[in-house]
Amino acid sequence: MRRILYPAEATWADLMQRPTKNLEELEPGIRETFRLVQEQGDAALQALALKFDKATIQHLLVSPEEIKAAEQQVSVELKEAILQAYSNIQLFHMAQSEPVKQTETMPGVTCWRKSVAIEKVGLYIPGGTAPLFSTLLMLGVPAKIAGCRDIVLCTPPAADGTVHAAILYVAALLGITKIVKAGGAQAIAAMAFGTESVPAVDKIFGPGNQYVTVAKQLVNKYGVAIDLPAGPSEVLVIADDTANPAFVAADLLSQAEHGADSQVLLVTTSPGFLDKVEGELKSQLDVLPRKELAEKALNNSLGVVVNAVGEAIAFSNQYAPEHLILAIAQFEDVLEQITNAGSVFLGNYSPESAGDYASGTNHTLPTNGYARAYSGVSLDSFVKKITFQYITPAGLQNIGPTIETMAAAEGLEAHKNAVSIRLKEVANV
Ligand code: HSO
Ligand code: ZN
Repeated sequence: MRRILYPAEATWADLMQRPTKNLEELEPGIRETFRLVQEQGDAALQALALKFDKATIQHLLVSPEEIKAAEQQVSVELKEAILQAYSNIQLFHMAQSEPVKQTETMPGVTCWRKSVAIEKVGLYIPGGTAPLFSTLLMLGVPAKIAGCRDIVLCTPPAADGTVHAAILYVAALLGITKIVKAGGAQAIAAMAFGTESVPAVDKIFGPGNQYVTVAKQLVNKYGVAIDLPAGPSEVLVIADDTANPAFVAADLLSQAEHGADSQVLLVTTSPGFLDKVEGELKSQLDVLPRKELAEKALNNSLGVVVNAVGEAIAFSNQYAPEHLILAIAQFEDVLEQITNAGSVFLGNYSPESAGDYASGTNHTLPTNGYARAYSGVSLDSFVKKITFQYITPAGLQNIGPTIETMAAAEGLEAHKNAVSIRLKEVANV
């Protein structure tokens, strides 16, 4: 972790540069994958599973027998934990649904807006070193609450052709039956264009490696919606002397272990506190199974000492972290000042992993500074909002002249006529 003492505000922008990667060079290969999937459908998915996952896949769809077998493999303890998380995520996301409100903007002119589920959604869940079944909860629960009609799940198979049991267990809880053994850019292509086994969807969700990220951006250009521009995990902790250095180090490491490109920042008003956290990082890192990844991430990371909590918040707002932890005594007093962050954790007993797994908030959040303008995944991500209006004859008499004047001023005579023709008829009744 790089130590930065009392940096002048003019230097912040340089300090907070994210490690950037130029992903454009991946595009030609990904376009080739798209072509294969479009031309050969399922056969391409099978060939690419063999090439990239070293898996021979006869049936791309997970069978009911495989789902049943997975249920037996998940421990009772893990099932209970998943059910608890499921319930909390469901409660939090159900509370996001809003009643339809009708507004009479003028007498006889009534408008309202209604959320309607996106019919077909695709969820991508990476396999590999950490099978993120928690991400399946974060995407599947709001998709279900929204009422998405078709949910397809793509996840890469292990070399023996299986899918991680906990992923299948969560899929079964969610009632997702279309589970496709496909990963990488080919899975994104399959969900965007459709194959014999994979229905084309309207919106694709989920994290993934850089191939998945670029593939999502590309299909987005073809009109398939995506959740968020994904990037490596981040956390920024603001701490004062009242924080617990061991807790703060643990939080920093919890994000650092995601990958070598994760970024963790500590911004503190106390140089002594930074020393203590550095000591804790060393001892806690040593015993982590994912030590190497976390260590690499720490090399991209900063420990910054500032003069006051207000300055720490200004720094954080400029960085716009995916996760922000406020490990300061008076956190209630500064909440209004937080303007850019994906998700905020308050006090000494709200670790970020609570939001990653089980408290109820969504863990699919904007990274890479997108928190300046984007929100994390929520119930809204799975719906469109359709507006409706009903105008009575008297209402049209009230609003008509306004429309006619504006249409005439824009030189759009047909727009004006659509009102005038009705007003004439109303006047004759
Ligand atoms: N912290 C990750 C989500 C996650 N953590 C899943 C554990 N499992 C998002 O940045
Ligand atoms: Zn995490």
